[in-house]
Amino acid sequence: MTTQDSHFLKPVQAGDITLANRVVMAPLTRMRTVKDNVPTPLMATYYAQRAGAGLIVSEATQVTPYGVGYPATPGIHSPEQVAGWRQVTDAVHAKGAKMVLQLWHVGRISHRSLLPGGAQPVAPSAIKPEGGTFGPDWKPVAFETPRALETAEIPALIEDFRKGAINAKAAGFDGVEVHGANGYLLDQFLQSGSNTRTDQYGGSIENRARLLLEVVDAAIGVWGKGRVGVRLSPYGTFNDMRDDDPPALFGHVAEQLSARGIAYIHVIEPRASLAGGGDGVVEGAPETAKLLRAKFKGTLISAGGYTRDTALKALGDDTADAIAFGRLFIANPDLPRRLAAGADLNRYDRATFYGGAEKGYTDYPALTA
Ligand code: 8OZ
Repeated sequence: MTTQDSHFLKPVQAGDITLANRVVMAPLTRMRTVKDNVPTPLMATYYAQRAGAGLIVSEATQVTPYGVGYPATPGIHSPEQVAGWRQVTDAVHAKGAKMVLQLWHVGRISHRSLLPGGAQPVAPSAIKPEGGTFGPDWKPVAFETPRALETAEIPALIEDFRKGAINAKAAGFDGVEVHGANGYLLDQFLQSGSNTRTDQYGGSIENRARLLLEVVDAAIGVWGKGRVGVRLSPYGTFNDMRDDDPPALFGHVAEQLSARGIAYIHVIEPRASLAGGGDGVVEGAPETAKLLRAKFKGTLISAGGYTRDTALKALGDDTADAIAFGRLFIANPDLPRRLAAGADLNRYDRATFYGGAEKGYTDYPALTA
């Protein structure tokens, strides 16, 4: 092993969480839960196979049945879901890994067929995003115009996230990651293209960042600052997002999170802004890990289409403290070991990313020798 290769294997601290290495498993929506959004024993197998990661971030997990945007994604609001997740964290901890739960509300990235009683999706403002999702029967459905949340509804929303954080503790996680990225509810509040509110949650950058920060404060109240992370995607265009001044907005958010001393920020590079759909290119966008590194004093995890070489470079020049891998971790359960050794990687099969069972999920081989 060369000195460079050992970058991957150096431990790193993220607040109160000690990562055994710098290879993080990114949150990955796989849509394989059973009835009522309950995690399954197969999910425990899948995550435990990937316990070589310095940190596993769970797939995005709804804090309320009104925050669902796709079929078969997990929740963290019912006792059955907590019990399901407990099997996952027990399996992961038995192999010595650390795992945080990603707290999620999709906001307008939904459809009434996915919500209790056919409720209308909610958002900061009544602005319909382009595109669509899948209904409970997995048939494509177009996004609808969401209902703008009343100011008086916001405390209950924060309470949903707080309960999610409490339930994550009961389920045995090592902390929580607040999903502030990829065009879901908290990102919808952050960015000017989806937030035209005139109350204290809209308008100025301070106002648009308020909900995210109040949710983070609620999570800190449950876990302590050293076990709360936040995921952000400046310049990302997935889910029809845009903002008038990303450096100012996300700079403010990073400074505020830095002042709170949270465990880490997890930043997605805009080159990966099409999420599972492939790599996108956002014209004129800077390297966002560098942009936010200057504003956030704690641990920084960078994600977004990294290869072995680009990850080594980012770790070597201190762009990031750890690198999160998504697609490569889907196909390579023992990814940290393979990266450190410079071993060949299995190729991923995009057709099995979402839905289904073992195929393309728990049947990718690890190295044998
Ligand atoms: C791809 C498909 C469905 C959801 C994200 C939770 O982008 C997701 C997601 C990605 O954060």
